[in-house]
Amino acid sequence: MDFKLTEEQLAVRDAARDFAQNVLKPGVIERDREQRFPKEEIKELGELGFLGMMVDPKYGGGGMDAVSYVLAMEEISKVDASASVVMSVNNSLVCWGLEEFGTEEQKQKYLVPLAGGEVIGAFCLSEPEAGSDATSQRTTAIDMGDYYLLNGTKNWITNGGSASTYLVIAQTDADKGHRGINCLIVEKGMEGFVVGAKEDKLGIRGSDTHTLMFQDVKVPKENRIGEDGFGFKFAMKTLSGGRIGIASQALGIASGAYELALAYSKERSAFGKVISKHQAIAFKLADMATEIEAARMLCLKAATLKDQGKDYALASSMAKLFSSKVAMEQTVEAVQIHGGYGFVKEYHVERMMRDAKITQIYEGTSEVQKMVISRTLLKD
Ligand code: COS
Repeated sequence: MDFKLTEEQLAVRDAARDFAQNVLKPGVIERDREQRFPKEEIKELGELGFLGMMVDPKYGGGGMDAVSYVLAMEEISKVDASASVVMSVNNSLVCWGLEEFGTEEQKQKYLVPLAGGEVIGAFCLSEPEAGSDATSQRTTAIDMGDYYLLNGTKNWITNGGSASTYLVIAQTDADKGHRGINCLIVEKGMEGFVVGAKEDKLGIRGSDTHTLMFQDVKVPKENRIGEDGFGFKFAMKTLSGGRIGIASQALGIASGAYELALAYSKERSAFGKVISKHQAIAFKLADMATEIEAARMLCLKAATLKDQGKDYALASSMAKLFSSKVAMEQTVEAVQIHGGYGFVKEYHVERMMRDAKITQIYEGTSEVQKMVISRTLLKD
């Protein structure tokens, strides 16, 4: 493994860090409190090229590698996980899927504005009764000749209200099981497509999570991605890359909380010395730094395999499983190190602790990651 980052990768990381510190940080507490989507900030993030980082420049993207994406995701997530989930979904679930499997017409029409950050996208798989068990889609896309008739409900959709382009997974032929599922590109404003209530969430409260309803929406045949029945594999392949994004988000939440805890421990005194000089705190910091570095290595390994064109499904599940565990555990420790200050909103770490939890749930729960990992290990 080559641990040396290139100058380009370091420049991307520094640009993301500057943006996070200067643009995202000032309003992050208010946005969390008010559940306000970072609309202007996301627009700027798009203008800087962070919403289509890995897309080929001929489709308006940044043409960067997945390692750069991990570095940028960590920096943005250190400060604002509500903004970084928008970035992760747009880059890895929407742009990647369209670029990899879309037709040239679909790329020109949908990918170009998404990659340039003019609009944002959403990935719609979860349903009231199908999250982990993704083959059990109740949403139907009935083949009507030159269009599909789409009916059903999708739940907990990130960017649900703010997106313009939605990739919707639906069942066309239930008898065929996962081979009867399709992915359709749905535009906001299509007749019968209704954006439902916004969720009131524990964490990532600045992000825009909605229920979506489809009532006899006519989706043109040319909006299907891939061959008939490719939708489930499309979702699985896309989620493998998405998990690198969420693993990096978890890494950023953990490292952001660690940096705050480290700084605080050098300022705060108790029993005649700064608390970092007490072994109880110093050992917590040692554990945090070690686990965060291990999470970073797993994220970079998954990204490196992706950049090399190798299979990264196992590595991305491992990265997500471990990084999200580290994020949850180490944000709790960051609150503990801050004591009473950690429990109040102006010190950021309580928000990070709340934000961390979702990384163990979305884009495949930790239990789903263990299914993916163990099945790979036990495969004959
Ligand atoms: N890449 C490509 N193909 C994949 C794949 C991947 N990462 N994972 C599975 N597949 C393929 C399998 O090879 C199989 O194809 P064949 O029948 O042609 O061999 C097909 O997809 C079905 O796979 P499998 O039998 O493993 O499906 P299961 O129903 O057992 O489900 C899990 C497997 C649980 C791993 C899957 O449903 C999953 O990832 N669920 C979580 C979904 C999720 O992340 N939800 C959150 C919503 S998005 S916020």
